Amino acid sequence: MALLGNMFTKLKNMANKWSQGVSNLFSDKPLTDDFWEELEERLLLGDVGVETADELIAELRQISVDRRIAHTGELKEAFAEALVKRLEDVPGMGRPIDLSDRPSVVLLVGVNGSGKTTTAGKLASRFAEEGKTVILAAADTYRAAAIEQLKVWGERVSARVIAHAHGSDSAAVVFDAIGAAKASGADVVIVDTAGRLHTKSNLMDELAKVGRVASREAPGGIRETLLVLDSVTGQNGFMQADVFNKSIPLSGVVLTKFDNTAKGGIVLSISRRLRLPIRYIGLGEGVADLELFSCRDFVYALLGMEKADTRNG
Ligand SMILES: Nc1nc2c(ncn2[C@@H]2O[C@H](COP(=O)(O)OP(=O)(O)OP(=O)(O)O)[C@@H](O)[C@H]2O)c(=O)[nH]1
Ligand SMILES: [Mg+2]
Repeated sequence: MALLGNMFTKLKNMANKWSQGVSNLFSDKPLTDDFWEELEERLLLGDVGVETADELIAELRQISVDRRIAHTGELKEAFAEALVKRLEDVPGMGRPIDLSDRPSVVLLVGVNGSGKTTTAGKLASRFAEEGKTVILAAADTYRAAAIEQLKVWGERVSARVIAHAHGSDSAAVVFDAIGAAKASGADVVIVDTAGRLHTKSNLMDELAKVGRVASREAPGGIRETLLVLDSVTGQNGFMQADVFNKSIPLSGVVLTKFDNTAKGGIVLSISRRLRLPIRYIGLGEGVADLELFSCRDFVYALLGMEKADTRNG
């Protein structure tokens, strides 16, 4: 609960023009047709997606008739609950990662610069705080500075880093990292992979190989393959996800740089279109700026509403 509360406070304090704009629509003004138009416009601007925006508006219109609502503010809670319902509808949403295998293998994949290495470091720190021993696997052997970058994170969060030389086979790094974890009884192996454009088939083949080796070597198979998506780049995440999914089955999403996006609605469109749970959300560059995603906390915080964590989480 403390962790969920954390996300609530951080998001609430984060000035997000889009969500403020949406939130401000719900006021003591009379409910008129202008409200519906403006709400639709804001939802679309925020990347909620056309289909979801239409659905939300139809649902709220019905509620406004049923309950004879006169002022827009009376619809705010119904709006929040409609958002929560849609997020919770995605299988696995809000469920933390199961780290009961030893070692549990977590792969981070995504396009260039989406935040994989940073997320690997932040996750290692979180898991260590939960009492887990973490090994970081430097499977980005492609970009020259990548190994060094992960080693810096390793030092920062006191996690061992398994690395080979620049240019070597990334599947071999994963093989060694899982071997080292088994030998030392480590709990988690976090694999940082190279950023790749989903259009480059040789790199996607390499990822498939990493996946094969990891599933074979990890005791329970790969625990999670998380697509690390930059919230700022918005809707083109859908295409990436489809192609990545063909090389390696994805189990969830880490949505990074949420502190920088003006499109808070991306959470809805991404999770609903991909049918993948958002596991974590990145809220800054620091080691502690990664939070477990909780649907209700997220929505209530974003809309500047109180009491999210007194409702059932
Ligand atoms: N504001 C903010 N910046 C972030 C967040 N996550 C990552 N970054 C920044 O995004 C930039 C790229 O992050 P990396 O972790 O290097 O991304 P990557 O996916 O490993 O990049 P490649 O390995 O080159 O594909 C860095 O400057 C990070 O500090 C976040 O949640 N918020
Ligand atoms: Mg990287």
